[in-house]
Amino acid sequence: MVLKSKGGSVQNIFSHLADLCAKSKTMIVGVFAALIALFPFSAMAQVEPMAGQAVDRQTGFQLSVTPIMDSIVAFHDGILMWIITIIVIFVTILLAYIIVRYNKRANPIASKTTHNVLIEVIWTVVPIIILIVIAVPSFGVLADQQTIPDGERKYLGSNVFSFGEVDMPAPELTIKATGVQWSWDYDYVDYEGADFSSFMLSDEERLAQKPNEPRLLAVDYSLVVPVDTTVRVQVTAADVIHAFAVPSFGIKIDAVPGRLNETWFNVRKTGIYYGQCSELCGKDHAFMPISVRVVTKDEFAAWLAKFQSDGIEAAAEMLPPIS
Ligand SMILES: [Cu+2]
Repeated sequence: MVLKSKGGSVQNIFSHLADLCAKSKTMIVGVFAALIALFPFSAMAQVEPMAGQAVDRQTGFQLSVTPIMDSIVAFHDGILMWIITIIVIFVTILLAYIIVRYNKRANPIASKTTHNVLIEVIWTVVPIIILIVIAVPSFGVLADQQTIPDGERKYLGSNVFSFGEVDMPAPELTIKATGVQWSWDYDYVDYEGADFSSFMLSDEERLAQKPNEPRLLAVDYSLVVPVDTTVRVQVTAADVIHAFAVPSFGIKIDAVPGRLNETWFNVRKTGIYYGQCSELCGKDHAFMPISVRVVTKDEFAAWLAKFQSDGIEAAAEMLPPIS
């Protein structure tokens, strides 16, 4: 009795919905038309992304400067976006077709069908296949991020489809990055006395010292690394969980107290690249940016020597200015 009345009310809701849909058919068509009309404008509004930092109104990735980020971009643009787009179009068409074809007015006598083995097998098996297609290259990219090069292992780079043609030399430099409330401490572990803390600059400090650098990303002392060199990054934290992330490098790894996580990068272009702490770590989570300065190998050697002899401030002054 209860069930019957319940079923009746659910049926009522559905018939109401169908009714509503039939009435709002013109409205739905209008919404689709508006979306299609807006599309060229949204495409036009696309801004050129850059490497190292985000640009206003940017929607895609920052430009890649490492093989890991190449593989992330290739995986995203070459596989994921296609799958997502095809699914969205398919579901939209299916939805529109059902709204138009099976509303109360067009289809007054509803079918009583409740099971269909073939269609149930299809809508179980097809998503599984789609997930496998996504998972295989995804795990490959993930394994690349977490496996420090040894000079022999092949990496995907942008060869997500051909599975591994990028050669990576073994690391020549190891840096330990420690997340601290609210800074990053960097230690060049193979070099005596080469460690420092990196703090975000306040607005006043930035305008006075580094007016060319972006707000909330500029720091007093950047991490400095050589170009075209494999750098191993050991990541940990001193207090709570932080995360070390630099979008253009394609790295993001948790900084966990009492644990040493490892990742790596090999940057092909000199410049300055910013990242941010990517694990909610407390009130100043948004104010502990990561700034990585990539310089030529000679500049790096000179910087490191100066750092060891005269300290971080003197070494920072040697670096070429940022345009
Ligand atoms: Cu943090």
